Order: sequence, then structure tokens, then C-alpha cells
Amino acid sequence: MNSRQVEASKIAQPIGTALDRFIKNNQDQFQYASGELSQLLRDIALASKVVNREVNKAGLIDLAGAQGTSNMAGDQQQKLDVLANIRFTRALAKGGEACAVISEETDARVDVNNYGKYVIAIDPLDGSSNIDVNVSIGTIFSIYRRKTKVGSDVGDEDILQKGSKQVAAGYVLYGSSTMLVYTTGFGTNGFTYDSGLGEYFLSHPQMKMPTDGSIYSINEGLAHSFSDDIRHYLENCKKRNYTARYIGSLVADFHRNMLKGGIYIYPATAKSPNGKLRLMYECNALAFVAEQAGGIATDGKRRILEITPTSLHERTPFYVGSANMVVEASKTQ
Ligand code: FDP
Repeated sequence: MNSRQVEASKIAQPIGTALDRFIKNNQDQFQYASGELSQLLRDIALASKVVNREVNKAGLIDLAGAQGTSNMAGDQQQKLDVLANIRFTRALAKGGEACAVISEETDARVDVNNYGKYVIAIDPLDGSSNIDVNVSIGTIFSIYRRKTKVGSDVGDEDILQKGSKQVAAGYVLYGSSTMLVYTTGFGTNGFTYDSGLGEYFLSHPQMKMPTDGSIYSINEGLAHSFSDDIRHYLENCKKRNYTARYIGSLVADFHRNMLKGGIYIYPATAKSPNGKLRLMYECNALAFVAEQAGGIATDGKRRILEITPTSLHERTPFYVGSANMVVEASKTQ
């Protein structure tokens, strides 16, 4: 049998490209030492598999429900929030490439290894109010290259970097299937988890977000405290018979709009004048992924990736999705 026949076999069909192989095949694109990014992505993928297992078992082994604590942003922490935070931080600390991890679930940054070259910002379990009701949730991550010298203490300048400085970013969606979607700045690729093999396989190469769409995702229950401009935009969506879809899990809403075309908006509200979502843990990563797939992300005025953060847990209004929709919605501001 020659290699062409092996590849074309109908008896043992190819299983596709595993994440590890994809990372290895594409690591030349990465401008820094290739093995480091591969290791980081591998660490994140491994932790996500463990979290996936625990998310799937949550109803069975007392992992559902509130932990009884709040995070820095004032949100009620769920047990799985805390667990996922430990899983990801531990995996990144053990991998050796990260110098610091900042997490939505941790008040201050966690310095893990002064010899690491990368800073990771992570929302370990986003949409966690959906855990107890078996609705999709996600993990969101950003990877930055540190600015200070390797070996020195990590400084604020390493952490508070603009989103445009991300070297990689992505999310894991724990949904009807589990997917890992990420970019290193050369397009956005999606991988679906095969639980039998314990591997992610390339299922959505070079994802493209439709330039236009007809789905809008926003918590319209808060409409009384939206600006007139946002209310006007929503009226236009209705006049055009657009479809309203709001899961209330950012990753799931974002992912659907990525595939089908749509906009997700979490605007400023009376309760949250700067919006609810966190710039460093949620918006930057999804903005990078969206842009690499042809989408746009703004805070209503500015490109998300150009905002210089001033604090770890900073919030921002967030408009993300199909380019034409985000331009129209942002123009109304
Ligand atoms: P959650 O509070 O459940 O973690 O970022 C947090 C987030 O969920 C997003 O995933 C979600 O889109 C949004 O908040 C939902 O907020 P509202 O309940 O205010 O709509």
C-alpha cells in the first residue's frame, strides 16, 4: 500500500488534524520561539479537557451551585468557577511558559514563574450563572508577551497591555459539543473535542464571520436603561424582522453569531455605566478572534483592541460580531 492509498482508505477513514499537529504544522507563523506558544496552547487545551469533564459531571457530584464567595467584579462565584480557575492556573504554572496569570476569579495577578515569557488573562468559566441549568458555558483566554526582562519580577506594564498586543487568544465552548477556537493572528481556527480519543480535531478551518447578519443578542430586559441610540438600533432590528437570540453566555452567543452572522451587544446600562463585561478577560480575546475572522469589536466608539487598560478588572461596553452590524450599531453612539 502506498501513502496515497493509505490516505484514501475507505475502511479506516482519516480522523482529521489533531490540535497538537495543527499547532506544530503552523508554528513557523509565530514570530517568537515556536515551542513556547505550542506549550501554552497545549496547557490550555489540557486544562479545558479536565474542566469539560467536570462540567459534564457537575449535576452528579456536587459541583453545581454557588461557592458562597464573590469575585473582584462582585459576581457570585459558582463552585465550578473556582474549580476551573484552579485547573487553568495550575496547568499554566506547571507548563513553565507563563510568568503571570490574571483571572476574572482572582483579585490580584498570580505570579507563577519569573522566567516565563508570557502573561495569560483568563475567564476560566464564563456564563457561569448558566451552570446549574445545563446551558452552554465557556472559557476565554488571551496570551501576551511580557515587556520586562525575563528573570525579573513581573510589572504592571507586562499586565496592562492593549488587546492589540495579544499574541494569541481564544475560547473553549462547553456546548452540545466542546470546541476550542483560537487565533495567533493568522486567521481563526476551530477544533471540536472528540471525548473518545481525548483530542481536539480541526473542524472549522479559517473561520469567516459573515459580513452581515440578522441575529441580535442583547439582554433586552434592561432596555429601559439603554441609551436612546441603542433602543433605536434595536427598533431597526425589529423593523427588519431580525431574530433575537440571547443565551446569556457570552461565548455561546458569540460563537453562534460567528457561524451564522449577528451582533452581540452589552452596552452601558444604568446599573453598569461602563458595561458589564471585562476588557481583559472577555472582550480583548473575543475581539481578536472576531477580527481574525472578518468581524469587528468596539466599545460603541473605539476599537476594543486599542483600549489601554488601567486596571485588571476594568469593564467596557462591548459590541461584537458581523462587521456591517457592528458598524451600524456603533455609529448610533
Ligand atoms: P455570567 O454573569 O453568567 O458569567 O460575563 C458574564 C456574563 O455571564 C456573560 O457570559 C453573559 O453574556 C452576560 O454576563 C450576561 O449578563 P446579563 O445576565 O446581565 O444579561
